This record gives sequence, structure tokens and C-alpha cells, in this order.
Amino acid sequence: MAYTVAHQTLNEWVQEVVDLCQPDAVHWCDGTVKEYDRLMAKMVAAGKATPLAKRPNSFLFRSSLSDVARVEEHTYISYPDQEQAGPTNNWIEPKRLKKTMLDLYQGCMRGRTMYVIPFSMGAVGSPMAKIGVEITDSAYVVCNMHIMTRVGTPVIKALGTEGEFIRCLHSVGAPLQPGEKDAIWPCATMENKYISHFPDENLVWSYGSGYGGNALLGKKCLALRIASVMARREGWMAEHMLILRLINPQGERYHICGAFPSACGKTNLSMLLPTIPGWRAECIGDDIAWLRIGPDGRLYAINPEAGFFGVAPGTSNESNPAAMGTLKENCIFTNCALTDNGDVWWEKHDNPAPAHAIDWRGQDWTPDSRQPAAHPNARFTAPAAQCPVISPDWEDPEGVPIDILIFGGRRTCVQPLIVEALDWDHGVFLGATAASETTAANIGHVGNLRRDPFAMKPFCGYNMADYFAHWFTMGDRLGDKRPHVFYVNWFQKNADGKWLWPGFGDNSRVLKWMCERVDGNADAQETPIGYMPSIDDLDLTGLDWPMDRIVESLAIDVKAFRAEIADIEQHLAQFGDRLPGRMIKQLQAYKRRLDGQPAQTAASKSLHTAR
Ligand code: O2Y
Ligand code: MN
Repeated sequence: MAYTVAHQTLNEWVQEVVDLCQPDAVHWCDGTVKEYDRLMAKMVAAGKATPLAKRPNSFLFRSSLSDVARVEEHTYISYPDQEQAGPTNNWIEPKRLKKTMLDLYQGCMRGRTMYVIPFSMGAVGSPMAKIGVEITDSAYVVCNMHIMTRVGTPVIKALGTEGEFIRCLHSVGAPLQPGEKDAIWPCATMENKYISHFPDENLVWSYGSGYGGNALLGKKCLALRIASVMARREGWMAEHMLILRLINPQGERYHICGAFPSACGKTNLSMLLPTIPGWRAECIGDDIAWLRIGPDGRLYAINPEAGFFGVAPGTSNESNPAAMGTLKENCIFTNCALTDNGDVWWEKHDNPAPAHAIDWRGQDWTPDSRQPAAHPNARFTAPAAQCPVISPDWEDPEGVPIDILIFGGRRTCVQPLIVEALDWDHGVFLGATAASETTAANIGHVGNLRRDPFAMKPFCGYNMADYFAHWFTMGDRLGDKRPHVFYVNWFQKNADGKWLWPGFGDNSRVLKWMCERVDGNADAQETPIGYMPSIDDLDLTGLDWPMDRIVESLAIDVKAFRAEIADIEQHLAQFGDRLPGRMIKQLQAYKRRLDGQPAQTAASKSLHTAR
């Protein structure tokens, strides 16, 4: 190996991977624009990328038909003891998993270049940043990592000779025989895809997929699955949350973190344009928040990422004008349709459907085609700095102080527009029991209800029951500096299938009520499911929307909530004895409230003691 850095352990690991995967060449990434341009030019020449005439420095990729999304059923959290992974994670014992994967890795990079990508999650030098090194045989991954993280020489410098780094090994799993022509999107068959995490070793091994969260290992693998374990160990939190700053007409700032499952409009909310006169919003992050308690005892959040990897279909000037502004140049598009004039297009784009396009499969497409032009999980990769509403403080190494935590999901019925938790422990209960209807972007059968605690079900790197306990502990440490906790549902429909709430920029009206609650300036009614505004408590100035629908969006059907208790009990029961006693207390109190009994009775004493 010709090139080495000053970090001996890193050199040794790279050499180990060279010996195992046997690439034809090794390239250490420096993170420069020149490097990005050279790799992109190579992929264009090989027919893997299409430059877009209509968008400067932007490119379209088409994946293999079988490699279009995260593969949860092939994602593993590997500890010696399955209990540590818990019931919500797939588990294989580390020795066995490593044996299987080492067999696959053996010679898997033959005929390819191996790229070594030093990257930082968080601004280089931030006290909250973590360094990773991804080794990959995909130039597409390198270019995406350039946008999504901070890559290259500054990271190597920050590592020095002995800095700690998280090892992330990735291969598309498609070695080339001498003279063999490469595929447009090389990857392995489904049964040979493995996205494996070894949290005890701060180690990620990914094999067989070149797509998104399976391959850009800084994102879900490091910044959530591995980081959640580190966070618990070190007393902070790694969460699947957007970060938003809301500014009122007086210039007062409120910082909000929101946890929503995939495909619930998290990116849209993070770039919200408030419709209430005088209110402004700035985006700090759209997907992941790292939170720690600052010197003043408050909770501070950073966005560890540097870009957005957003779902393209549905993104438009109506749903997310700021995202559309972000996408004007310097972007990578994956599995969007290609128009004849050299632009991308997707379903629900502002532009009308083109008369002809090449769809995500590379086939001719017309509006009469039965299939969508873009894959429902088609993506854009875009630099966060290009977002028209990015906060000037989005890279503040200390983070921003969080006033409000929001949980939510996509429910067409039962769950009202907005509820405030009665206290921190109730907020943890709301997060732990959060549920959403599934969509094409998170796999499973579309329309099923799935409990997705804290939107972390696919991303928690350890036993979810211990994760709940960590939330309780963080609340104890925060004391009276705890953020207020809310639960929202923008997605209710009435019996005619019409939306009850307009959503998008009008969500600012709900956020305003939250800010007023933080300041003690807004009324709320105590209900069995939490504090709720009446319609008069929401600022609806200038809103052109049927009032009866808003009234309906704030109604609660106690019977419907009671009917879901069995499902909540079943969900919590999967954690067995590991479930914190405080969660059981919350469940009991919730049931009593729904039964119309006082919440503070001696009954809670009969429950087992809180951990
Ligand atoms: O399908 C993928 O690989 C991407 S998944 C993803 C990407 C960006 C932000 N969030 C998600 C997610 O699944 O939560
Ligand atoms: Mn996400």
C-alpha cells in the first residue's frame, strides 16, 4: 500500500481490508472539489451517471431494480447476547455473522478501486463531532459522502496520530473478473445483503447494497445505530430528529427537535415557511440530532450531517419550496425520471408530467404508463448550505438550546392534531408508543400501523427498553430545564377522505401554540391523552380552510383510544422485565385517565418500583 497517514491504527486497518477485499487500487479521499469532479466524470464516462443539462453540476443515477431502499430485514445489531440487541432488532451472534461476512468480503473488491473516506459527523473540531472512516468500493458512495458529511484532509488532521474513529466497511459485493464489464449499478443479490453493526467494537460492516442508508454509512449506521450506543454510554442522545429554529415577530427564538418516522414529512417540516405573519423559521437539520446537556443545564442539539438525502416524489414548491431551492445545482439524484430536455422529474413535481421521459428503470415513459416515472423512494442528495432557509448557526459547534421536542406519525384517524405531554415521563410514554401508517419509503405493506418508538425502531443500536430508560434518566438530569414534549399528527382525514388540517406552512400555527405554552402564554385543556388547545387557542389568522375540519382535527374519541390499549400493551410487553417501571406507571395512569378515574391514586404503588 503506497499511501499511509500518520495514524498507525488506521493504516493497519486499511491494510487489513486491502488483504481481505483485494482491490486493484486504493484511493485515500482528500474531500476536494477536484476529487468529486474526477470521480463524477469517471462515472459519467462509464454510463453510470447522467449529467443534467438543466441543473449545473448535477447528476442522475439509476439503481438496480432490487436495490432501492434501506433493507431493514437484512440489518443486524450484533452483540454476543441477543438481549442486548432487544426484540426490535435483527440479531446474529458476532462470530457467526463475521464468519458469513468475511466469506463474502474475501476478494469482493477485485477489479475495483477501494476508497478510504475519512469523515466527520458534526463540524470538524466540534466537541460533539465523531470521526468515522468508511472504506468502500463505490465512487457513488464517495460523491454522496462528500455532500452528506465533511470528508478528507481536515478530518485526517483532526484524527492526528491516535484519534478515535469508527470503522465503517462497505462493499457493493460485485467483484469483477479480468475484462468483465461493470454493471450500471453493481450490487449483490438480496439474500447476500448485510447491514451489520457491532456496537461493542464501534464497527459497521455493510455488504451487497449501494443504496442510501445501506451504503452511506455515516448516516443511519454511524450517526444513529452506533451513536445511540455511544450516547447512552457517554450520557447524551442520538436521535432521528429534525432541528428547526422558529423566530417570532419580536425576534425571540425557539428551537425545536422533531422525531418522525421515515416518510412523515420531516424534511418538509424542517424547512417550513411559516404562514403566520411576522414568524420566520430556519432549518438546522432534517433527519438526525445529537443532543447533550450544556454547561447551563439545557439540552443542546447539533446536526451531525452536512447534506440532505431527501425523498424526491412529493417534493414541490407547494410542499417544500425551500427544498426545491436547495436542488437547483450541485446535487445527486437517484431513481428520478429523466426528461427529454435534461432535467429530473418525479410524481407530484410542480412541472406537469412530461410527454415523454426515461423512467427510473431506464425505460421510455409517458403519462399513460402504468408505472410511476420516479421510484417512490427516489432521492436527492443536496448540500445543506444551499438551502434558502438554512440557519446561519446550523454548524455552530456547540449546538442550539432545545425548547420543544415533538413526536409524531402518520395516522389517518384517532390521533388528533396536537397534544402536549402532561410531564416528561408522559412525553417518554408518548414517544415510546408512537405509531405510524407505513408508506412505500419505509417498506412493509402500505397502510399498516406500525409502532415506531421515538421514530427509532430501525435505528436504535441496543435494547429499546434500555433506550426508554435512558430517556427517563436524561429527563432526571435536565430537571426543570427539560424541553416541553408534544405529539402531532398532520395526516388525519375525515369520512370523505379529505385532510382535516392543511399542513405544510400552516403547521407553524401549531408550532406557535407550542412556543406560547413554553412561555406560559397559551391556554390548554387537560384531556386523558394530554393537554390540548381549543380551536380558539390556535392562531388561524388568514387561514382559508373549513373550520369544521379543524374542530374535527382537535376532537378525541376516547373509545378509539381505549380500543388501542391492547396494542400498546402488546407492544410494551415485548420488552418483558427490561421495560422500565416508569413506563408501566405511565401505561397504568393512561388507562385510568381513559377510564375517567383520577390519575394520582394509590394504585400506582402496587406496580413494581421504577428503575
Ligand atoms: O432508503 C434509504 O436508504 C434512505 S432512508 C432515509 C434517508 C434519509 C433520511 N431518512 C431516511 C429514513 O429512512 O429515515
Ligand atoms: Mn430518516
